[in-house]
Amino acid sequence: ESSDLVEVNNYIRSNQIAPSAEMSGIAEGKNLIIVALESMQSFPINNEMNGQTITPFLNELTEDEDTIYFPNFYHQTGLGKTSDSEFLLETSLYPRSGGAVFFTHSGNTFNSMAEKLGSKGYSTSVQHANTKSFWNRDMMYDSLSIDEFLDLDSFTVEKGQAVNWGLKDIPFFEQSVANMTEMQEPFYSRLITLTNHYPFTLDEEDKMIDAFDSNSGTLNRYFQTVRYLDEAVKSLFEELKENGLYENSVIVMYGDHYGISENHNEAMAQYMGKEITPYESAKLQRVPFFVHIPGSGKGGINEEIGGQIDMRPTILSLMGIDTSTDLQFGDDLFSEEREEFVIFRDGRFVTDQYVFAENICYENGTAEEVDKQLCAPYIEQALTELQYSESIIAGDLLRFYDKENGELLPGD
Ligand code: GP9
Ligand code: MN
Repeated sequence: ESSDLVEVNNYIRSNQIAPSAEMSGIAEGKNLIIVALESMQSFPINNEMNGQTITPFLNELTEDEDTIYFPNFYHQTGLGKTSDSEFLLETSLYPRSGGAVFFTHSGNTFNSMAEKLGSKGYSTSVQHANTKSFWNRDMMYDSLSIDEFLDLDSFTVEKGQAVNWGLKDIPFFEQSVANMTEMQEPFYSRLITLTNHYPFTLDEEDKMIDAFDSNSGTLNRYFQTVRYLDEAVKSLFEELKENGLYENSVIVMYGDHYGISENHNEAMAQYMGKEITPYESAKLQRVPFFVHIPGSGKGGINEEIGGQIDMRPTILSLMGIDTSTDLQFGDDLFSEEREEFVIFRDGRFVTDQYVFAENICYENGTAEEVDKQLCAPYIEQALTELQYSESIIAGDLLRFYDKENGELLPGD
């Protein structure tokens, strides 16, 4: 079994690139706040719906001097939805094709981002106003070395503060920041939002824009809950400032997975003003990725094509933490050496030249169908990489890896 790891390790080492020298360590020692934006796709950002702005605050951030925004960033989740995005973030491994890894392999050995930060003296926590056993989080967080899980029991839900799945995001952020003021610094605290979740219902007073007018109630309401989520993020920034936590913290935000499935293609076509082909469908898997570093002046729109698997190496590099001997499949998105290539959990992929979806090879940009041979080398690499990641999980191979020294341990 440990011999499988030799092959995986060789693959990872031969594809490895150096992180960006310019960005490496620029957030060293700061608190790290990571926000999972529930069901948030990229298409509402810098866009309108019937003349109404959908995400005014996030739009502002895309032009902010301290914020890097990645518009060509993709989710890579499977059936495990939110939990898969957490897995990608913490481990830079691919989730499983068959079922949520949070359920199937919560007892495995991992080398999570939380563990890395913990070893540098960070206190680590996740805050999420849902019952702790949802997605088996309570078990999995132990394996991911997360010190503290502030679940529903740690939050107060006053009358009128709950909608849809539970506590609304604005009071959630308010209480989350209050919790942060009690944390030992530097801290890594991860916040998982909930209001912008299917079926996207809101109380009347929280509707800040009109619904859309398609045949899909789901899509129609989605714009309103996205608008609410935007307002909640704005309130998070204000709370952090009011509590003196803003200046010394890095704020990373990412969309966890799609909110609008392919069942709503007709309505999406009406909104987009074009047919939703397999090419467009793949492009709709883009989710926002924001890196906000107060006072850095590093802001701008970064067009790099990447995905959630790249979050761990990108963030740890910013925090000045070396990952060169770690077993991870992602890269630092700021690295100049990086090849633009993102592999979806279902085998679709996007490169700077091609989009591969439903067995069709498209040219990226023109959306024209091209000879499948052009996609062939990437098809092969995508399958290999997904398989290697799967073998790490299925064989619990990280138990044969010495994370301190980056060496393979003699197996059984
Ligand atoms: C549940 C929340 C939503 O706690 O994270 O999960 P999802 O259904 O999006 O995977
Ligand atoms: Mn989710």
